[in-house]
Amino acid sequence: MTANIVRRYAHNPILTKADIPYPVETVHNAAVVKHGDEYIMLFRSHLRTGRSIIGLARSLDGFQFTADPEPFLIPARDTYFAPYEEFGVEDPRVTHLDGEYLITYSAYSRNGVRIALAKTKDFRHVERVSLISEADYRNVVIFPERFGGLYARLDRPHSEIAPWSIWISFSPDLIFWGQSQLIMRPEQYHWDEMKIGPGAPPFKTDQGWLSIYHGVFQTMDGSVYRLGVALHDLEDPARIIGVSDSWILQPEAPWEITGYVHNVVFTCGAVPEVDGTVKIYWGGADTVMCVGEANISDLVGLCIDQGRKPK
Ligand code: BMA
Repeated sequence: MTANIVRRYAHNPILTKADIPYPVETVHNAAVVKHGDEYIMLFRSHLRTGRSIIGLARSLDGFQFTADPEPFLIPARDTYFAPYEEFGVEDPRVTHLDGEYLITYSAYSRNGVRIALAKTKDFRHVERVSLISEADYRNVVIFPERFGGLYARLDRPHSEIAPWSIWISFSPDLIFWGQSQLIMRPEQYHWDEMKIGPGAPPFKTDQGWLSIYHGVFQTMDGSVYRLGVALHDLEDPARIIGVSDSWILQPEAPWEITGYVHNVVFTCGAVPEVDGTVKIYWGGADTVMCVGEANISDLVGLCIDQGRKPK
């Protein structure tokens, strides 16, 4: 059974616009990683222009966060990045690799939505590295290890022929990406039939890389965003071992059902802990941040024991 596979924290939402010391309208779709003794959250906020920036909050326990006095990343004004960030920076993901934190985010502009890469070592100074996709990409998550010397990422290009599917690509230097393959499609007449996209950067388990992704179902009342899990081979992340047939989280709390965009749970980050649990962070209704915990073995079990039939 998948009931309550994710245990919601009793004091959700954990971060809202009331907690931010500068004016924002939302706090959502945040990356979270451990850095030394701290949990660092990079969250997306809408401004009153409707455009987004990225803020930072810190926590010692992963539940109670305090926002820094200033935003962490705002749209670039005068570099190669500026024409592509004009409408905002959105939905960050963070991966720790070789002593650095790699930050991928959506760069939104009149030229479309594409992916940018930035780096930090200390979450105080951040450096933009490159734009790493063309337009109509979102949701890039980088694996925390290399494979045969290459970096690997999951991402979500979109086209009419292969709508909103999950792909994998590889890179020798984080800038030039290739060897792309489509590895997961929306599943017809399932909870994720309209769109799927990578959520949290995958983390390692004994049985494979666990990827928490989002899936979208279209209803007469608009779209519903839910979360699901897939397990990728440890040596060859392009090979999917199993995809849970059921979702692990759907909008149920009042702040997930109602908000800036209703019926949305959307993850950009999860923190595996040494006790075998994982903290999963999600934006509720594109408005507030929430957290819940799951047993990693339950999530892996769903992929293996309740996986979809291979096609
Ligand atoms: C997606 C992205 C996410 C957002 C979701 C629900 O397309 O824009 O940032 O959380 O829609 O509105």
